[in-house]
Amino acid sequence: MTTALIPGSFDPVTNGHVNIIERGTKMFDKVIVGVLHNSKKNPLFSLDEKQELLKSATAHLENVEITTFDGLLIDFAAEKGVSVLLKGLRSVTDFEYEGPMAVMNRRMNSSIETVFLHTDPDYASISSTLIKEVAKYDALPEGFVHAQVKAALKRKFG
Ligand code: COD
Repeated sequence: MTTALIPGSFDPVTNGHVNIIERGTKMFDKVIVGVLHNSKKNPLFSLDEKQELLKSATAHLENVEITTFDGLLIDFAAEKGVSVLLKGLRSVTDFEYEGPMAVMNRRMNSSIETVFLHTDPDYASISSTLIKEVAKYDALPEGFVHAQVKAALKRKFG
């Protein structure tokens, strides 16, 4: 049984994240989505809110577990019996950010590989940051986030 871990801030989950999660569930027996507890970024959503939104957005998928983690990703992955870290790549910027982490994680634990999936073109320009920026002005176009995420953003921004 191969388990993949998709880590992230998910502040909030977007359809770009969901696309990577969906594709992961077809490639691996189980996908764990790990929400980083102690993000350096100043999050809009609490850890519980992020988890609830992820559960809504992935409710159609059977082999997904939503959980949180703190500390080193590689330690959490080993603890959960994960053999693959699954990441999405949108751009050169993602590559430059993710590349050193993949190398460092492999140096720390060579039995866990990082696998990258190229973003679906429909979601290539979506980031949680951009979603929040647009949602603040109540101008979020359709198709970028799950309905529950859109409703949660509306509640946050009034
Ligand atoms: N299409 C495809 N993929 C996407 C899209 C999209 N539209 N949007 C985001 N993604 C991918 C990202 O590239 C990333 O792989 C994942 O989805 C999560 O994205 P975010 O933005 O929610 O999360 P990040 O990038 O802030 O998460 C960073 C981590 C939590 C993975 C990282 O900081 C980490 O591993 N921290 C733990 C501490 C640690 O172990 N540090 C040492 C690392 S060597």
